[in-house]
Amino acid sequence: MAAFNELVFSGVQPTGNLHLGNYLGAIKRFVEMQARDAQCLYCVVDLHAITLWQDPAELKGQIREVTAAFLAAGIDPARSIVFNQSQVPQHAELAWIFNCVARLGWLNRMTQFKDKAGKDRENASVGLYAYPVLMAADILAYRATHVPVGEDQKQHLELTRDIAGKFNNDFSGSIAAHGHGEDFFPITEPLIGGPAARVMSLRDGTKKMSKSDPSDNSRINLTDDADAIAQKVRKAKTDPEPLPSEAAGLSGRPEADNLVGIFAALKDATRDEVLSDYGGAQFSVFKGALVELAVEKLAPLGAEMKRLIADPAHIDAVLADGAARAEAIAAPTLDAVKDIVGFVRKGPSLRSV
Ligand code: AQP
Repeated sequence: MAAFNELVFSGVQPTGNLHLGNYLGAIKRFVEMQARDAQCLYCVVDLHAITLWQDPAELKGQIREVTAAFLAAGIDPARSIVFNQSQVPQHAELAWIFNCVARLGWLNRMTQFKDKAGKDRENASVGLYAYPVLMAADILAYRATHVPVGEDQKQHLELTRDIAGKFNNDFSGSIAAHGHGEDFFPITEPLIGGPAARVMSLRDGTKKMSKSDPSDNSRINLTDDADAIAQKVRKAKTDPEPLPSEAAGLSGRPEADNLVGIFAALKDATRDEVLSDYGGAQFSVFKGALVELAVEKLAPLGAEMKRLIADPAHIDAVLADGAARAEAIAAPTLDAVKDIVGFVRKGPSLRSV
């Protein structure tokens, strides 16, 4: 593997209904990371998906759909490593070791578990509860230095940093005895930002745009055609005031803030730049411009996704190649972790870490 300054890891769950929030908050930024001096790994996190029940007849298709979105958006599978999590056993293996490092009190504070488990917490899967520990393993199996994600993942990344720190501290003697530097695991840098770090529902500006929202009108799906995009933007909730002339005027106006943020992210601009063009405009005018921009950017993406999905053998070959390259990085990390923890294992490390 060529030596890079940074190692970038991120993932998307194959849980269906991939939407504009996943694209602007994550996938579009994954593409941008390829311009850095970084080895990028982009993972379809199928082990995470089954923390909530997935229909086995649909899961394979959902895994291929996320892969297709990665490729259609511009992730180059020769430059970046594109794979699905369940093909690389080191994720689950490291997650178990981290289950023994993370503390119950830390997991009890995770708000996403509370949101997803809802009132019937006793009936949630153990996997849903342990989800952030698996996420830490996803990242640290590659000793990733940077993780681009949407704002909703901030708390999970803080937990990843806590787990790395506690492992480095708990095993400091053994880490040194095995000839590794003080910080065996890096304290990963979350990359959260831009105008669309948190895209909100088109029906309610106080709720995150999400795959599981029962209303399809709440989100723009990446496979929506031009008519569907236009209809959803035109129906999007707004308030009666015209747009302000600066971003500060969006405060207390969640729906206006969301639509301007989406426009800015699609245009690679800031909210202030958008408002310098549309300040004082009525929503009818602004929505017309947003439809035009969204269709221009998203329709080719959706069409390319459909073309790729029609060739599952190609997608499966990309995933198999990515999994082999990912495992070549993760396996020596796991060998080193087993030595540090004190396990007896077969054979010497494949490579030195
Ligand atoms: N609304 C959003 N705005 C910005 N970024 C978002 N992401 C998700 N929703 C938004 C980011 O997309 C990446 C992949 O997300 P995920 O598939 O792993 O899971 P999620 O956050 O649980 O996605 P959803 O769509 O919200 O699904 P449900 O409905 O199941 O909760 C992540 O980087 C995430 O931050």
